[in-house]
Amino acid sequence: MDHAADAHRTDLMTITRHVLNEQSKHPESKGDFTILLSHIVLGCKFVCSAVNKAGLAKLIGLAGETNVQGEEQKKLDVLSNQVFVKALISSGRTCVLVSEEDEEATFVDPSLRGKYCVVFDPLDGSSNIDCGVSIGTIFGIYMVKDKDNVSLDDVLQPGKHMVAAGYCMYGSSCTLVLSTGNGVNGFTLDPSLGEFMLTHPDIKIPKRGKLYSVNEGNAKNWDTPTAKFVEKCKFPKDGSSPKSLRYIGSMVADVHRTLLYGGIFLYPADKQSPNGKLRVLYEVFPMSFLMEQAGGQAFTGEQRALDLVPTKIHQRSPVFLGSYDDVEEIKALYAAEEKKA
Ligand code: AFP
Repeated sequence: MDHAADAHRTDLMTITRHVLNEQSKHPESKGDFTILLSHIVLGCKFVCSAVNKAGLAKLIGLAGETNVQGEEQKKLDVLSNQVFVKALISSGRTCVLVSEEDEEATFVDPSLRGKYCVVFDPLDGSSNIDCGVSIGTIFGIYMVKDKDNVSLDDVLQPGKHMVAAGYCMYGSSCTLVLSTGNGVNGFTLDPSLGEFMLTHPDIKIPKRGKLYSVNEGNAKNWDTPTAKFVEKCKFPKDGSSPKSLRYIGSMVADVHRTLLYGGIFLYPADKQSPNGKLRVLYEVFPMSFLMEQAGGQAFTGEQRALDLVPTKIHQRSPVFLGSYDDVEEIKALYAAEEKKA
């Protein structure tokens, strides 16, 4: 009998137990983060269940409203946003919330205020809902500067000030990937237990990958470094094999694959969208935080993504993130372009 394997099976490491273990390394901690996380986890479980029965429960299709970006909202977007906002407020541990779905930030009533600010996209990749492609929730967590003097500046902080970030992917399995600034861990929902179990401890992204991930339909509007980089992926001149293209169009799924298999995910600026498409607070920052924590890099075309100081809550930025060496290459191409100018 393989006792080690048996022990592995019976010693169940849930996400709560994992975070409590981490908490015990900080004697000053009062468990606020664990409570906040349990409310985020509840939101993820709810959305997972809703996504799984979307077709059956007629949750797919339009909700008849448009969000801040002028996009049509789906029923599931609306539902997910409501669930997360209510779960976060009721945790009693939050003070400012920024959701992709809400034009304005939500300032939690002082009677329910805690020390954390949460920025999130409750259901990213929603244009993929109707065809059953993987979608996800993305979140980043900041600590408020002064609980008695809360302002928008608390969420307009560079990504490097985040205390935690993560995403939950609603795919062939439901996977929650989390970093509290001490590496990256992945947890898979065991539907029979209703618990996220540690399945991917200490995720490290390969130093270089064989995949690149970008919407090539925008190629005619790309800048020179992006175009050169993609050309190099397809026609390498150093004798290496070409990289394979993988693009889902759902950031959580594209980033999850990049994190596990290595490679690079690009959403560059282009002539039509000089700031790219992805939102800084709840897409670029959390994913960049996770990439760095896993040993990769994230770059905006100008600087380390996590150094960016946002001035608006729904601000966009180009982003290149993934394996360390692959991002290093795109950085070199931008540096060379800069020299020419
Ligand atoms: P939707 O939520 O509208 O589907 O957008 C998804 C997303 O914000 C992100 O998840 C993808 O990486 C990116 O947009 C895909 O954008 P393109 O469709 O322009 O490639």
